[in-house]
Amino acid sequence: MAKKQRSPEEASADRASIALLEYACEMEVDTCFSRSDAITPCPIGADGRCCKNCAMGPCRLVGKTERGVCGATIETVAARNFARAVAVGSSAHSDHGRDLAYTLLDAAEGHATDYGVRDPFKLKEVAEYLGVKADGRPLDEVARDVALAALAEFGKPQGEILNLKRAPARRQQIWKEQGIAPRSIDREIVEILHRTHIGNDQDAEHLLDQTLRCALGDGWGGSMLATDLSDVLFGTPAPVVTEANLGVLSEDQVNVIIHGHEPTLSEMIVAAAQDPELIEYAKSKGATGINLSGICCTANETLMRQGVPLAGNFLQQELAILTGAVEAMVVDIQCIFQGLVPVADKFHTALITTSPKVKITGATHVQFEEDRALEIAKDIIRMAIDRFPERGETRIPDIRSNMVPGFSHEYIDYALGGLYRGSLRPLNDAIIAGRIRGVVANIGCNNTRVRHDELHNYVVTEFIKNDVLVVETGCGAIASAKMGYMTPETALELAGPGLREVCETVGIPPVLHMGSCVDNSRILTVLSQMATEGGLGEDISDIPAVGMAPEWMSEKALSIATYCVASGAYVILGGNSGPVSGCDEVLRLMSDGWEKKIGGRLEFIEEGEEIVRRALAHIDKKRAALGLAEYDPTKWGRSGDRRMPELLSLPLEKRIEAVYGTAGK
Ligand code: BF8
Repeated sequence: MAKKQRSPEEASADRASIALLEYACEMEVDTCFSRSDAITPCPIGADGRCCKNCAMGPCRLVGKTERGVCGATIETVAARNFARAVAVGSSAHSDHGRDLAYTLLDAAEGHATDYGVRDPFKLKEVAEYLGVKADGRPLDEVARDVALAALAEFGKPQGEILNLKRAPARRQQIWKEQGIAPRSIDREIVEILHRTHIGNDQDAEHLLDQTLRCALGDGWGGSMLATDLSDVLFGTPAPVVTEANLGVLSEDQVNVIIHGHEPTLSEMIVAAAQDPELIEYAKSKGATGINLSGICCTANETLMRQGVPLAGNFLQQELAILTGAVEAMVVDIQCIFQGLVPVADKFHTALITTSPKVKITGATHVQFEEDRALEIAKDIIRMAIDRFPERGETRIPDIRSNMVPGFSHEYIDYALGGLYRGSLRPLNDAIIAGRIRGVVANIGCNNTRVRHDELHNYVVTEFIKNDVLVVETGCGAIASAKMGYMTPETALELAGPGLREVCETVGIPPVLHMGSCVDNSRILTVLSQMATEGGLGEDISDIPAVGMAPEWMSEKALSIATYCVASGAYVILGGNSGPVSGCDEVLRLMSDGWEKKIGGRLEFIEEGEEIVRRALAHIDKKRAALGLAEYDPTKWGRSGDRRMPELLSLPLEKRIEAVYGTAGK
């Protein structure tokens, strides 16, 4: 029986996407949504019960088949599959970090003159973490030594990853006691590949220990370096005002979309798009200018630092081209659909691959080289401009939302304490008092198997209503941006009374955009600072906080989830069934087992209501364990911007009564 195709409204919760999906149906253009409807996921693979690790298989451990040909049990198979997925995710984030180290090295040695150190303060801070002397030395020398020290983290023969010492002391002790402190980034990934070869590690718990260690090498190693070095090269983010959703595309300008993950080329494209000569060239072709926007985490990188608008998240990449208004989609690495090629072929859009690591059959490859960065970026913009006269009918949905991104941990410190006394103390105090019930980090992807954006939107709405501060990265952050949740005004409308008071006082939205997926390392830093600030225990596992990726789909998301758990967090992966659902013992090891061993736990929960219920229960449990007051929203909401007009409209006597209660009479 043919599978039923979902209606656009069933497939997506995003209005701009629904409009374009209707057009895709009319035009009979295939998208990830229609392909997803046509393909039933293999239930055996989905649950982690299929072993493909040798040519005696694949062995499907279903029904009466309890062991694979080699004798591997379901516990071994599920744990090995999970370990391999985490190794791949970790390698993707970390290789991205490595490339940034090479860019910094090239810049410092004068081989990549379009780049330089844009944040010398961050360079000094990173130098300290990596044991590089900074004081009294020329900037380029420090930058070179920082780049070399960063590169050494990937394959050094002895010691441990240096950034581990940025974690709370108690957490470092747990890693030592459990033997899961990563030694070098690449080594832990390679060791997973080795251990999961046929005939090696065949004990689920032992495999999962190495998975924790490998993931920590991502979070505190590769990803943290990617964030740090991006800040050094391109600037540490601070709030900017911009917009999100496909309505940011322009009817009369050349539209260039940057998509993927690395800021290296996209930062040059931002510069090239402002080149007066190229703007004139665009005008000579009938456009009024050049309009840049982004998809996925390249978008998040340039959004955070340059305010480049967001065209959309992961599942909107094909839909952006369907607007007919995109002259070029420029992609680098990760999360790029091969399905873009046939969609772009139906329009005038140039699909341009740029990374030496990524070619896509049918796309135009313009290889990016750091030593000619701006020149290549200009060539790409020129290619886009040349497509403008070929543009046909357009259908840009008139849908976009205002947003304020740019919440690096440095800026959060500054917002809460000012330049000379930057500190997370006010955040800790707000949690201790109960104005803020706790913190949720909502991160990760979209997944065609669940309604696009729906779970992100649902959980975020519920959390801010319940006075939970939400921090976000990746495609989850883009979902919230499109909902308009990332403006301070939203706090007035949606946040609970305590959270609203805090947001109004500090002037921040209740949902903070903290960057791309490698920038989950910023969240690790905030959690570490909260733990060491005092009043919320002594470890990340003590903080009333939860991490989640309700619409996750990528192996990177599994690595992030695992390093957050290894750092002490309770993490919920939502949406579809978990990658180890076929094995109760592995599910137990990741939840109760990991909680006992390292203080964090991983759970797979499908329904949004249950995700929210368990997250709030965890936050309240942690509050109780810290001896904090029980969460009580009725205590708050007597101050703030919304309250003022209300109070001012009352006669004096009623106003006094409203502020002081009847005792004021
Ligand atoms: O790294 S959230 S879909 S774009 S994997 Fe990909 Fe997932 Fe989006 Fe950013 Ni992260």
